[in-house]
Amino acid sequence: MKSAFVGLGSNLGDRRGNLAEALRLLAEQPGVSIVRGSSLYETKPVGLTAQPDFLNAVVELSTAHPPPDLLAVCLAIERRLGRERRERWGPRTVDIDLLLVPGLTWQDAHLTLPHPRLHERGFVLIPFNEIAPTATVVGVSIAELVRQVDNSGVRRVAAWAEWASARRESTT
Ligand code: GSY
Repeated sequence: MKSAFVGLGSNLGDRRGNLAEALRLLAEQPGVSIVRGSSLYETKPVGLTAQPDFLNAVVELSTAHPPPDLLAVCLAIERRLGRERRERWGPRTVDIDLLLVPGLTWQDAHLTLPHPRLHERGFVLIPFNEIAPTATVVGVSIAELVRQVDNSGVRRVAAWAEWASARRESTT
């Protein structure tokens, strides 16, 4: 089993429920378990700014899957929760990004590890620093990276124990 860090985000519908449901579905997968998770943060959109605010968190998994299989698991959960990849930077019910598998780099047409924009995103680094400040990205700790990032627009809204158990509002 290997440790893997994923970033979760949602800015459509029942945002908190979407993230809690994504977590539940991840925990149900054979060969995947949840180790720990960050608080939940409300964050201003980065990239395409004319869209609703996100809720973001970072979660550590323990997994038997190699990165491409774990990516497939994440994409299947996104689809199950209603994500349609219409617009690359646009709003989404749920986004599950593979961020880091400590000690491993990966590069193919579908996946790059560590995540190529991890080091510049406050909405990733701030929750990441809560659960794994000593994890390193190309030799630099998350604690060091978080000191250099713009943290405006990132606001803590719920503790892990509080949001991880949220129930998703019915969409039918
Ligand atoms: O890459 C994840 C999707 N995303 C986000 C996000 O999750 N949070 C914030 N604050 N901005 C974002 N822009 C994109 S794209």
